[in-house]
Amino acid sequence: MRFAVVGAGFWAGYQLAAWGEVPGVRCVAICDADRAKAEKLAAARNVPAVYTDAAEMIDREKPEFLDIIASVAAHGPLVRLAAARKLPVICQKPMAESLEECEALVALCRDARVPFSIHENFRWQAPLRRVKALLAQGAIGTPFRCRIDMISGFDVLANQPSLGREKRFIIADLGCHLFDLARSWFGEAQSVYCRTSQVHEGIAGEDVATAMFSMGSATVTVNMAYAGTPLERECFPETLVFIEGDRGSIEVAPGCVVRVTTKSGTEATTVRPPAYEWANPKYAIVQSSMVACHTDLVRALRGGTPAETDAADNLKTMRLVFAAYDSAQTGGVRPL
Ligand code: 89Y
Repeated sequence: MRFAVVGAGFWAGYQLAAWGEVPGVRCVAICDADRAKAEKLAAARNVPAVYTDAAEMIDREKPEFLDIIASVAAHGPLVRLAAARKLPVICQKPMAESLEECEALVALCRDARVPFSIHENFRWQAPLRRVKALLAQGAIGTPFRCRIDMISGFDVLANQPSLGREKRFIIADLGCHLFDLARSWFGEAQSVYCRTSQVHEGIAGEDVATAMFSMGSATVTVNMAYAGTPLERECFPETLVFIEGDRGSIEVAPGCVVRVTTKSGTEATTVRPPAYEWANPKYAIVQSSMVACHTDLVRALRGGTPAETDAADNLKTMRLVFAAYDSAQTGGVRPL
């Protein structure tokens, strides 16, 4: 399958490398408003053609799908461009800047019968995928509480300075990952209560957020921080987890260690993600999950059942993102 990419920023290089691990797909062109950036990436990833105009790229290269790896403000216009050309489209998270725009894009592609899915990779991280299997097996009985932590002093703004200019920062950037993860484990939410704060000076949005969901039988708390707080155990970009059930507990600890404790004791397993030479060691667990995410997206594009993160599903995650912002703004519990 021949595909084209829009965006040549920090993540595009790794996402293209991850496509290189998926059999049967080939990137034929890259587009970025900054031609030099696109040319540099194309040279590094053996992509034959470079454009600065996405419409021209699509019309000349006639790809079989488009992969949007640009900043969130560009997602809406690019998905609309693909839909208008009946071109199947994959878009990076977060889907769009407002719930109304997310709903409009999903409806547009549905009505145009254009496959639309989201590159949402956290649920594909190896240790987190193991947790999904353990919960499905009933390893700890019925879960009643879960804590998901992504608290880091790592300077994410160094590699992604645009995040510092977003009025909506950590919930839109990281919350969408962790809320999607929680949905993939516990199903849909009934309510959310969220509080945010800003520790860094000179940024536009929140760099700390705590969200508490009621999700079926479970109360799920998601703690996020990119406040630059010195931590004894810095393990960016790992997601740490603790789940309590009526017959046991599951912990995801630093180093990709998954511990399951029941009456008969604790079983600890290190669930290492696949290692790729192209991955940035500081982001390895996230970047390796891109391959599994891509594999599921292509399986769906080849006529399989919808991708786990197809846009209609991801819209439910985005509803949690914007409901969390509403709750933070009103100070109240937001029913869903
Ligand atoms: O942008 C985010 C992502 O998708 O994964 C981690 C990150 O780079 C910073 O939160």
